[in-house]
Amino acid sequence: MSVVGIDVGFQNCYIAVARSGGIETIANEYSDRCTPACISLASKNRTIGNAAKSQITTNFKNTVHGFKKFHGRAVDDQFVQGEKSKLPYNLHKLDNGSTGIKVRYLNEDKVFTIEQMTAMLLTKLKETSEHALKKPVVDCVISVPSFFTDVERRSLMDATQIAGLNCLRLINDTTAVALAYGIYKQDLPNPEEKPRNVVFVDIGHSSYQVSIASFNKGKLKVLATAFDPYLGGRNFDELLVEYFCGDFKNRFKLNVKDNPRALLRLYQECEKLKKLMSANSSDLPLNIECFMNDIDVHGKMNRVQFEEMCAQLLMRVEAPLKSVMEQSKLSRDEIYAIEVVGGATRIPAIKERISKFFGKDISTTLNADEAVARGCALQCAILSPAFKVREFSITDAVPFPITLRWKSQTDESVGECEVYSKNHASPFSKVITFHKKEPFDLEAFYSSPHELPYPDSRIGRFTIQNVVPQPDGDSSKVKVKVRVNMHGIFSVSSASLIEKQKGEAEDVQMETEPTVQNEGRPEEQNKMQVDQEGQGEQPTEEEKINNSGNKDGDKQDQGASSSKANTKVKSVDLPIWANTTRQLDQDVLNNFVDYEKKMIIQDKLEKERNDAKNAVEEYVYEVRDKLCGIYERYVTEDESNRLTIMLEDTEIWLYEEGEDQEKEIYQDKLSELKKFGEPIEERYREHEGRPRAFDELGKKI
Ligand code: ATP
Ligand code: K
Ligand code: MG
Repeated sequence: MSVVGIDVGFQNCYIAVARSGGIETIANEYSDRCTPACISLASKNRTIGNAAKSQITTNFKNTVHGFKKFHGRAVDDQFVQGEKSKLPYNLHKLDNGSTGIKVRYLNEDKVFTIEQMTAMLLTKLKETSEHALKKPVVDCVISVPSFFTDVERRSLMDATQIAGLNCLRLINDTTAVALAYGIYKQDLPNPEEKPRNVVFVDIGHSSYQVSIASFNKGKLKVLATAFDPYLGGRNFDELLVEYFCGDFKNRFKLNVKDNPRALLRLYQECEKLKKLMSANSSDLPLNIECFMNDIDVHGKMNRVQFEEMCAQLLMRVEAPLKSVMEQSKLSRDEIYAIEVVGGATRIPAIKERISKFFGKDISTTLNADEAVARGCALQCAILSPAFKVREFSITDAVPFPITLRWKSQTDESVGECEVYSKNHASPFSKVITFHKKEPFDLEAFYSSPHELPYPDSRIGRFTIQNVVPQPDGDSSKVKVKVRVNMHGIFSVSSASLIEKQKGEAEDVQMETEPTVQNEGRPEEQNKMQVDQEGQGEQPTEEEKINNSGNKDGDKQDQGASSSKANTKVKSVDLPIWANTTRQLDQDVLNNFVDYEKKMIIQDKLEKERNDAKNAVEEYVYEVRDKLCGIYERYVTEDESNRLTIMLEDTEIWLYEEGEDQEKEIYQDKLSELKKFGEPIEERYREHEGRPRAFDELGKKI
């Protein structure tokens, strides 16, 4: 079993793995620990990560980045529409209304879903970790913004399936950071002592998240979370770009916005400038050669100017901090430390604001870029039976309250109940008891749409099927188990009908208010959840629910029969029909899984073809060098001339008809050359070998 943690950032992805020495952040084939969240589609293959990033300005229409927050969103969604004008690539409306991305791939127009795009990224990260661990990687833990709603989380889960990963847990970014902070701390308060409260701030490229967690030895509990889902480093880049667009229009008469390539270059340069300004308060230059119409542009900026320009953005730093403090009801002096991570927290003005709010210095003891991935890997290690790691219990918080509404299928009776309040412990299951005579619908939705960073508050509709009255005509007791699972996703996980047995005292409750019962203490619940889900939720929620023989059902069953063993009650599992918002059908998902595999093979073949071509080219250069160097003494003039001509011909061929050939053609070409070259190499080696053999003999004598 693999132990891998993946931070899928809006801009930057990181992977951490557990090895015998502990948790380690790993580097990709460019020796870079950061893999850009970027995919470039082309006529023969796709490139992902660093290689794709270098194509942002050249193959801009087909180089896709900045799509993380399109997960689970309709293309008509206000947020998506707002982003659209900033994207160099095209969006496309899918049949179900979801956001698709339209590119040229393998010389055809092709639309990919967001799940497929993220899956491509995950494929790359999977390969990188497989390379580091030298074994297949399937199990992993992946980070997710704490404000992601069910639809977005399900969409991300679908992406993990397409990439062939088994995501054991989608863990909230700031919770992963809290785990990375707490697990190695030796001096946490004992369980009976007052907990240590720590604020975690993560400001990345696209969003800003805060949480407060309380720590005791061996456990952490998230008390509250808050966010500004639309504030991140990129907003600062945008302001710089805006400024220089105006500046270049005035001074150079350039309409940068009409030229996508120039605009993308300006974005890159502005981001670099922004980073430089974090370390330097003097005037800094921004120079771009041959920017547009063969004009070189130059401009400058300093930190004071920059901060003035960003005043509106900087003002937004406070609100989430305030919110999280209010929710937790803690006073500022009850806060032990403020740990900040995420690239944008390196902006000095942001750090100042945070520090000023709390009236104390902020801590940067965690690695700002890697803490999320490390936390994910630690969570994966905890969940993995194969890996020994300190016991550490994690209780997360429900970010948005969830309400359940029920209605009868035959009559008009309706009712509702908030089953998860804001900051309720998560994961967590509850059993709700209904008294019903016929099947009924449960509708789950987020109770406060105004605070939801998503336009649709519906979570899903769940129909409890096969409900029948008792033989005597009375309502049946129906126990429905709902839960917010390890991924922070709500589901109606099982339902059962309690059959009255002969001799049982009359139960007079009829169609009364349902009762909600918490299942066990959160900690215990947490463990049980780990048990149940540790081996992975491969099937989709829907499939699991419909499959009455599933693990959850079994557990529920056992629970019901054992506790009621003496009261002559029999419980019957009820099938649940789940209809969750904007979820991919299983057969669509299966097609994507197959297509991803095809693309992986295509990339592999293309790589082999390129390698074969490069091998010919390298051989040409190598032998040519050696012919006028070390081979000189071992070839006749005639041979040398013939080979030189062959090499020259091959070189020309490589640029002309040999530019784009099948792998086998290159391999044949190479063997043809080697037929000539190798005998010379042989002679050279023989001669070169001789004196050395002599020397050795000489020594012995
Ligand atoms: P998200 O968390 O929103 O999904 P992400 O995880 O990809 O995004 P990070 O890698 O945490 O984001 O941060 C990237 C952002 O941090 C970029 O906007 C980048 O320009 C910014 N950044 C990185 N270093 C610095 C620096 N020294 N000064 C200012 N900004 C920086
Ligand atoms: K990141
Ligand atoms: Mg991030």
